Order: sequence, then C-alpha cells, then structure tokens
Amino acid sequence: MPQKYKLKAVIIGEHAAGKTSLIKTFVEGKFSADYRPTIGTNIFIKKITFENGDEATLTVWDIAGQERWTSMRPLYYKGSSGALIVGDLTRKSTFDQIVKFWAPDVKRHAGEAIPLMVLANKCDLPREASADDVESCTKNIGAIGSIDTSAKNGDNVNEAFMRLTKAILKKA
Ligand code: G3D
Ligand code: MG
Repeated sequence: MPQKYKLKAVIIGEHAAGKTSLIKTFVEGKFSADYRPTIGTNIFIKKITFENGDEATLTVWDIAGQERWTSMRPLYYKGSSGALIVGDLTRKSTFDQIVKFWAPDVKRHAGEAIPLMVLANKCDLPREASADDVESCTKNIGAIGSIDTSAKNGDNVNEAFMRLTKAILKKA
C-alpha cells in the first residue's frame, strides 16, 4: 500500500536571500490560496510523488516582510519537521547570519534534531561567498547538506526540496 504523508517545512534566512522566489519556482508559480497576511506568512502546498508510489503533501511556510522581528516566529515554527535555510551567494554575510541567528532560532523552536538543508541561492550571479564559506556554514550548523540553487533559472530547486523531504522521511 502506498503511504501518504503530510509534512510541514519552514523556509528561513535573511531578507531578500530568495526564499519566496525559491518556493514559487518549486510550486511552478502557483501561490497557495491559503495566504495569511495577518500572521505575516505565505503558505505553499505541493504534492510530491516518490518512485515507489508514496505521496507527501508538503506545506512550506514562508515568513513575509520583517523576517527577524515578527512575534509570530514560535507559531511559524510549530510542528515543522524540516527547514530550508537560504543564503545568498552574492552576500557572504547571509551565511554568517545562518550560523549566528537562523539555525539556533529554528533549533530552539522546532528541536535540535530537525533536519536542515542549506540552499546557496543566486548561483546564476557572480558570487561573494565561496564554496568553502557554504561548506563551513553547513558543517557548523549540522545541516544534512547544501546545494547551489537559482530561483531565477530553476537550477537545483526541485532537488533541494526533494533532498529535505527525503531526509525528513528517511528515504535517503
Ligand atoms: P526573500 O523572500 O528571501 O526576501 P525574494 O527574497 O524571493 O523576495 O527575492 C529577493 C530578490 O532576489 C528578488 O529581486 C528576486 O527576484 C531576487 N532573486 C531571488 N532568487 C534569485 C536567484 O536565484 N537569482 C537571481 N538572479 N535573483 C534572485 P527583486 O529585484 O524583485 O527584489
Ligand atoms: Mg519573501
């Protein structure tokens, strides 16, 4: 019997790193009707089908606006089984902030063991953060891995979401 899973993931990282663009690319331009401006969160839903017929309905929560300062962060993280953490390759500081702020923040709210995937976004542009910078960020926070992405041309976007989903379900 194929299994059906329902999962919640969050996408976090500095303002303008590309979080909303990445999700929009992943869900092929479809905004969820479930848009909740009152809590400053966009919620996107995508169904993923695995090779063996199992299905996962992945709900991704995206903080809109003042990412760091919302008092809604505990609600936002609640019940998450994984997190995509986005850095911007054109701004090295966004990876420093993952180590200093975002990884501790998600672990505090969602538990130390939550699977984290680092997305090194904007790989279509000239980079300021090196592969070493991304790797040390990934190791430092104990993420399951990192992947270079471009929300603009779609590079690795599907792969990034699939790797996190598989890690959550322990399929890889
Ligand atoms: P956020 O949700 O993390 O705040 P956004 O970030 O998704 O709003 O993206 C911020 C800006 O970066 C947007 O530009 C967006 O088009 C751009 N962007 C996001 N991802 C990529 C990428 O992979 N490559 C390139 N070249 N640009 C990207 P604007 O100009 O609309 O503010
Ligand atoms: Mg956004």
